[in-house]
Amino acid sequence: MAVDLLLGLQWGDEGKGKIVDVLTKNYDIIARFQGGPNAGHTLEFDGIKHVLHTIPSGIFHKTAVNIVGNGVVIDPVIFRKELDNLKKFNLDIKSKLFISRKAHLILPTHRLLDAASETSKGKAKIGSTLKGIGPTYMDKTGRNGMRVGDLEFSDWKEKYRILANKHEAMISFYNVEIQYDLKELEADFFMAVEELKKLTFIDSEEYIFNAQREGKKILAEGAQGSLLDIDFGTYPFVTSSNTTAAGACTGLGVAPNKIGSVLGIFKAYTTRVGSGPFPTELFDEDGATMGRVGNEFGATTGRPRRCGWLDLVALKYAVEINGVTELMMMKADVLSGFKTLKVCTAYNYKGKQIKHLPYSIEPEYVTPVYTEMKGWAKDLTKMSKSDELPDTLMDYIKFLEKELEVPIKIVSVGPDRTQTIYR
Ligand code: 2SA
Ligand code: MG
Repeated sequence: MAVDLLLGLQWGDEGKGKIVDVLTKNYDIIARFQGGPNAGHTLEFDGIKHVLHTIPSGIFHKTAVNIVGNGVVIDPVIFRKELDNLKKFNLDIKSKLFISRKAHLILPTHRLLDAASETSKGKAKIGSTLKGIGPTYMDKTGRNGMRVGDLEFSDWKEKYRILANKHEAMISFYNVEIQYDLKELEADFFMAVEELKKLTFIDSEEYIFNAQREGKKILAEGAQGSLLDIDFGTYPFVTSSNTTAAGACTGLGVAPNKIGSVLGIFKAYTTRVGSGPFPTELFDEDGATMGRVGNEFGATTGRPRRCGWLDLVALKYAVEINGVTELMMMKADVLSGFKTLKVCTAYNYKGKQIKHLPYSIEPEYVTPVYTEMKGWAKDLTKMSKSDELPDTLMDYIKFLEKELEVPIKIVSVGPDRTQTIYR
């Protein structure tokens, strides 16, 4: 049985959490394959909003198994808080949530290193969520990291000490003011590790091979977005993992020929949180309206997200790099009330009009070329069928499908599970 992928096609916050939650009824297993507690996946049902960071978004369903794959980085302290938030739902965590032994651990000193690195960069900072993501993946690729499986061996605290001591030396190398009490952070960390050890650790690749053999349906849930991919995103303003389809192969152990549908999620407009270029960013009332109506604040950090028009040049790139087979358009309701909508269909780049993503999309090289479309005034949030959607929204959808050459199968008209229209 092939593994389906669900990926964000922009700079994250496309609504992956909501869609995974909606689709989980069709799957036996939901698995995260990259990123960590930098992610903020928001789900809403029965009038309650839930934010998940490391735990897959299928956790609220009775039968689905949720896997945190080897490509994910786990902060035991944040993980523990997430589990605490779930306690009131009486979920059988021990048999519903499995963690890969090969997933790397975020140490308290990784968080401090993230802060030191960002502070040292001044204005050039990445705009990291400061969850220690970059330093943890650096230790992974540098072959210094600690993994979940290490916790099953008695010498894990010695390994921890060696790594933490090295980090302390590195923090002083940055020569910036970082206030911290390592003793306190460590006490928290050690307590959280003991909680983590109560969960079920597995060889997740093996589990997934067997599940595939048994015909189980698996959905891999991406985090962040394609334009934050370490290789293909707007480097260096990216995260430290492969957020694109290939990341599911390395982050879960799924062979490329075992990938089924690739579900690509995008917002009807664009947002970005953190630093880095954003060609269609708006600094006017339209951008402020998107932010206000769309409640565009970081689900992990609370930072206001930057907002702008839909960028089809960037979106087409993401569709191609991921091999997207179906699209899902989120937050169409947020655009209700705009008289005119703009869609970026090309860039002016060094005096030429281009339709591909160039090496740099910094504003000194790139300005967007827009196509204008008529907006719609109707409130979409109570609609439940495709034929209720206003004609001008249908024109918008059809225009995107023509440009992107992939069908849009779901249109989301609000944050709740029920506000989902299938086409
Ligand atoms: P990091 O923390 O080192 O991975 O940050 C590097 C860049 O990646 C961006 N990034 C994100 N962008 C959108 N959403 C993310 N998750 C949270 C959310 C973000 C938040 O769901 O809202 O709460 O601020 C996420 N995680 C990382 C980050 O902004 C940097 O540009
Ligand atoms: Mg998010």
